[in-house]
Amino acid sequence: MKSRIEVVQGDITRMTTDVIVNAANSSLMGGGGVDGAIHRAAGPALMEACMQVRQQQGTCPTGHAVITVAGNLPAKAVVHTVGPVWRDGDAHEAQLLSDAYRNSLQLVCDNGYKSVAFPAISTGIYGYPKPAAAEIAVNTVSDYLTRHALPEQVYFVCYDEENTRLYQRLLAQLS
Ligand code: AR6
Repeated sequence: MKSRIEVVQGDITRMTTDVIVNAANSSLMGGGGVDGAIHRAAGPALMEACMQVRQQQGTCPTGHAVITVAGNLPAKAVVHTVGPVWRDGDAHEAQLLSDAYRNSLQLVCDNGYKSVAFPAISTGIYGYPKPAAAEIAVNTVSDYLTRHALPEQVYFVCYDEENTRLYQRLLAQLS
C-alpha cells in the first residue's frame, strides 16, 4: 500500500499524472489558491468544460466531484472536488473531507486512469486544520487503495513545508 502513495512538495499544475485534483468551490467557476493556479495553467478550455458541467448538472455540492478535460496542463484530466469550509469541527467537516477524497478516487478509477495527484484539500482558504486534514487524506486514500486496483499511484502534492512534513510522517506510519 505504502508504495502506491508518495508525497511531493511543489506545484500541482506541473504534475504529469493522468489526473490532477482541483480544490474547487461549488460553483466550479474558478477562484484563488490551487483552483486559480490550475485554471491559469490549463487555459480557457478548462473553464469551458466547467461551464458545460454546470449546464448539465448545476453546482457541485461539498464532498462531491466532477471530471473534465485538462486543457493545456500536462495531466490528461482534472477532477474538481469541493472540500468543506472549516467551521468548528461539528459541521460534518471530517466526513465531507473524506467524501471529497473518496469521490475523486472513484472518478479516477471509473475512467480507467492509473495515477492521480491531490492537493491538501480545504487546508488553504477553507481553513481546515492541516494535521487533521492530512490524517483524513492519508486514511481515506490508503483505505480506498486496499479495495481498488486503480489508481495504481497516488501523489500528495504539498505546497508548503508544514503539509509536506505532516504527510511524510503519516505515510511513514502506514504498513
Ligand atoms: N499546487 C499545490 N498546492 C497548492 C497550490 C499549487 N499550485 N496552490 C495552493 N496550494 P486552497 P481550499 C495549496 O486555498 O482550502 C479557491 O478559491 C495550499 O497551500 O487552494 O480547499 C476555491 O475556488 C493549500 O494547502 O483550497 C475555493 O473557493 C491547499 O492547496 C477555495 O479556494 C488548498 O488550498 C477552496 O479552498
